[in-house]
Amino acid sequence: MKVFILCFSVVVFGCIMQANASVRSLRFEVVNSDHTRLCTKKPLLTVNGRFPGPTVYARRGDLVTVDIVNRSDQNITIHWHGVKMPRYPWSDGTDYVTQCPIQPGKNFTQRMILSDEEGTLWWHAHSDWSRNSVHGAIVVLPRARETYPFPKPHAHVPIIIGEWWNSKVETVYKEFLAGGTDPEISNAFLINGQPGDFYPCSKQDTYKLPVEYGKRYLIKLINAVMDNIMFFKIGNHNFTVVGTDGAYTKPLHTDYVAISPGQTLDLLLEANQPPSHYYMAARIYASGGEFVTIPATGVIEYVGSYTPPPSPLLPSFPEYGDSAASVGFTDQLKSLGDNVDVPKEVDETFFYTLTVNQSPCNKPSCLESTRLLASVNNVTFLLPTNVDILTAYYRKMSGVYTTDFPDFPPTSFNYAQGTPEKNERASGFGTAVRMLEYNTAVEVVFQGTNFGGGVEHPMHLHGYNFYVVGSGLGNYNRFRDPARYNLVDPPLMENIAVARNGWTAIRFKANNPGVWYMHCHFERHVSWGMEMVFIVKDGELPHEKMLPPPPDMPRCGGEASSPPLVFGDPHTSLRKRDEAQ
Ligand SMILES: [Cu+2]
Repeated sequence: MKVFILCFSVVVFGCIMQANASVRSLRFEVVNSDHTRLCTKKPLLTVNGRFPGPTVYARRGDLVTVDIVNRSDQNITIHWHGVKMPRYPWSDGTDYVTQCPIQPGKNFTQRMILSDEEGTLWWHAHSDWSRNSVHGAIVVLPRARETYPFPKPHAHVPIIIGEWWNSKVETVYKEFLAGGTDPEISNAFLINGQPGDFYPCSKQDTYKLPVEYGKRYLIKLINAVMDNIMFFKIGNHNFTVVGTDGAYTKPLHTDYVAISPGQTLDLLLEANQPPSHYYMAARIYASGGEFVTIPATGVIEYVGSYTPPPSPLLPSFPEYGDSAASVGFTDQLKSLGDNVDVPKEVDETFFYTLTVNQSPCNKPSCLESTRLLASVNNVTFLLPTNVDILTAYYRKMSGVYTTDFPDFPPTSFNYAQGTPEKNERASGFGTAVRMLEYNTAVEVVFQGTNFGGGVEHPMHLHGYNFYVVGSGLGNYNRFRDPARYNLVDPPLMENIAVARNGWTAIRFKANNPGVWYMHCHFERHVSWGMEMVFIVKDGELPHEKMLPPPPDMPRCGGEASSPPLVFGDPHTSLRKRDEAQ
């Protein structure tokens, strides 16, 4: 059977599959099921009724086929976060970018095509704000008979930091879109679906991890929170970071991590402390605004006979606004090897400003006279509503998107410190993409702007991982900063938090043809339009070309359950907001 399946996959995917890879099949039923946290019961959109959803286990290079069956009352898409899907964007699962949503009652078989990813990734919904409850871990093991670049762990332990609203998230999302301000904050953070001992009505369900003294555990940490970077610590234990975003790193010994939404970390934990109970805890990092201060906790319980303390020790955390602790951790991540294959020279350099904009808000539902929007290079991205960009590109349909996404912001100013005049804070609208020739060596410099005081932006690119070659606070200096790039062992990531009013430079080789979304992984920012799309053209050779779509691609039709943010005609690119009103 295995041989047959492998032959089938080779026919479909050409030389993508490794010779010793295997094919796994899963079924995801998207259903509403009742869940109770904080003494509040509500229906939650889930996969297979589970929250968090099931963990997908695979080996490096495997193909995993997943039958998605939508038995809910909402449209849905499922994205394999960090899986590059070589030549096959059709299963990337991004609504209105690579596919129309799977409508209630419909099915879609997606192919999660692993290549060189190894470590921790995750899957999540990529439509509306469903990813709040529709998510789970992807654990990518080494190939059979291959080893880890660190001592073999006794067990893998997915730890997902999540978030709970007592209200239905669909309602929070709709009110957020209508009101034009920040969303209602959530009621709790979660560890593996549970708030933990410091929240009301939660102690009886706190997540517990039994460990044996002397053994080592590989914690697969995932930040599935919607809008916040989180600190994570374990009482009395240090640990070793050995990977991030599905790639191994140089070992980094630490007693805390900062992890941004979308990011994953592999942490090697030695159970080497006196047998007892210890908290693992996740607490927010926030540079401003309103937020939940209570940490989510789980308990590490050593097995054996001893008298545990009345209450486990809670680790002390950096201050909520300690940006040095947040940035300082991320800056220490390095690729495992030296002399990595980062492009030493680049063919294209883009400079992308990341801005939270303000625009007049005249609708009765607006909570204030201005509403918040967001942009990259002052373009607030509008998703198409009746076809996805990938289909439009593949079928050469006109009028769906434009190809004039700007390489630089329309005006240069003091990005990191400037306080623009009120009438300069509005953005333009567009469904604009940047076309890339196959194999282009690309550098993107993200520049945070100080509009509204500035905030971090965890930027995520689909279809690729990239090397983070440089970062800093303040304005990027194109004469001075490249000289300080790390081109020896920069970390390979697909999700990087750009510091508040700072900059980050990434490099990648555009060798995966297709249509690939790039967006901020703060959910409120992507809903406000902080995103863009790269279309990477086919190369000359057969194995450099995008594969054809499967026959069961979902079709658009009918209204989305929550239509994307639409203010004007998205087909007319880059108009000023005032003209779109
Ligand atoms: Cu952002």
